[in-house]
Amino acid sequence: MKNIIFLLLLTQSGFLFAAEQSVVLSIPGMDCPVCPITIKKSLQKVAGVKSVDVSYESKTAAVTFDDQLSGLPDLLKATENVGYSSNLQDGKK
Ligand SMILES: [Cu+2]
Repeated sequence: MKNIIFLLLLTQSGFLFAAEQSVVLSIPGMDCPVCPITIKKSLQKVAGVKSVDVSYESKTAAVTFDDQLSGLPDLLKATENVGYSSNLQDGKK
Protein backbone atom coordinates (compact mmCIF):
# COMPACT_ATOMS: atom_id res chain seq x y z
CA MET A 1 0.00 0.00 0.00
CA LYS A 2 2.83 2.40 0.83
CA ASN A 3 4.30 1.71 -2.57
CA ILE A 4 1.10 2.67 -4.29
CA ILE A 5 0.97 5.99 -2.49
CA PHE A 6 4.56 6.66 -3.35
CA LEU A 7 3.86 5.89 -6.98
CA LEU A 8 0.89 8.22 -6.97
CA LEU A 9 2.99 11.02 -5.55
CA LEU A 10 5.64 10.41 -8.16
CA THR A 11 3.27 10.54 -11.10
CA GLN A 12 1.46 13.57 -9.75
CA SER A 13 4.63 15.53 -9.16
CA GLY A 14 5.57 14.53 -12.68
CA PHE A 15 2.54 16.42 -13.93
CA LEU A 16 3.21 19.39 -11.72
CA PHE A 17 6.78 19.76 -12.85
CA ALA A 18 6.29 18.75 -16.44
CA ALA A 19 8.94 20.72 -18.23
CA GLU A 20 7.55 23.24 -20.59
CA GLN A 21 9.97 24.16 -23.30
CA SER A 22 9.97 26.85 -25.94
CA VAL A 23 11.80 26.65 -29.21
CA VAL A 24 11.91 28.71 -32.35
CA LEU A 25 12.06 26.80 -35.60
CA SER A 26 13.41 28.32 -38.75
CA ILE A 27 11.26 27.38 -41.75
CA PRO A 28 12.76 29.03 -44.83
CA GLY A 29 10.42 27.25 -47.25
CA MET A 30 7.38 29.39 -46.40
CA ASP A 31 6.53 31.26 -49.57
CA CYS A 32 2.97 32.52 -49.23
CA PRO A 33 0.62 33.61 -46.44
CA VAL A 34 -1.14 30.23 -46.39
CA CYS A 35 2.02 28.36 -45.41
CA PRO A 36 1.95 29.49 -41.76
CA ILE A 37 -1.60 28.17 -41.39
CA THR A 38 -0.68 24.75 -42.75
CA ILE A 39 2.40 24.58 -40.54
CA LYS A 40 0.56 25.76 -37.45
CA LYS A 41 -2.12 23.11 -37.87
CA SER A 42 0.43 20.36 -38.22
CA LEU A 43 2.44 21.50 -35.18
CA GLN A 44 -0.67 21.74 -33.04
CA LYS A 45 -1.33 18.05 -33.65
CA VAL A 46 1.92 17.02 -31.97
CA ALA A 47 1.37 15.61 -28.48
CA GLY A 48 2.15 18.07 -25.71
CA VAL A 49 2.22 21.16 -27.89
CA LYS A 50 0.66 24.08 -26.00
CA SER A 51 1.08 27.02 -28.30
CA VAL A 52 2.26 27.67 -31.81
CA ASP A 53 3.04 31.05 -33.26
CA VAL A 54 4.08 30.98 -36.89
CA SER A 55 5.44 34.11 -38.50
CA TYR A 56 5.45 34.33 -42.28
CA GLU A 57 7.53 37.51 -42.17
CA SER A 58 10.38 36.04 -40.19
CA LYS A 59 9.80 32.50 -41.51
CA THR A 60 9.84 31.08 -38.03
CA ALA A 61 7.58 29.08 -35.75
CA ALA A 62 7.68 29.61 -32.00
CA VAL A 63 6.48 26.47 -30.26
CA THR A 64 5.83 25.86 -26.59
CA PHE A 65 5.50 22.21 -25.66
CA ASP A 66 5.72 19.74 -22.82
CA ASP A 67 9.03 17.99 -23.34
CA GLN A 68 7.84 14.88 -21.54
CA LEU A 69 5.31 14.28 -24.29
CA SER A 70 7.27 15.25 -27.35
CA GLY A 71 10.64 16.53 -28.45
CA LEU A 72 12.31 18.64 -31.06
CA PRO A 73 12.44 15.76 -33.60
CA ASP A 74 8.63 15.47 -33.39
CA LEU A 75 8.25 19.17 -34.16
CA LEU A 76 10.67 19.04 -37.08
CA LYS A 77 8.87 16.00 -38.42
CA ALA A 78 5.52 17.77 -38.17
CA THR A 79 6.66 20.56 -40.49
CA GLU A 80 8.31 18.09 -42.82
CA ASN A 81 5.08 16.09 -43.01
CA VAL A 82 3.37 19.07 -44.61
CA GLY A 83 6.22 19.81 -46.95
CA TYR A 84 8.48 22.23 -45.10
CA SER A 85 11.89 21.37 -43.79
CA SER A 86 12.78 23.16 -40.60
CA ASN A 87 15.60 23.46 -38.14
CA LEU A 88 16.15 24.76 -34.66
CA GLN A 89 16.83 28.47 -34.61
CA ASP A 90 16.64 29.16 -30.93
CA GLY A 91 16.12 27.12 -27.78
CA LYS A 92 17.43 24.07 -26.01
CA LYS A 93 18.25 20.95 -27.94
CU1 LIG B 1 2.18 28.86 -48.99
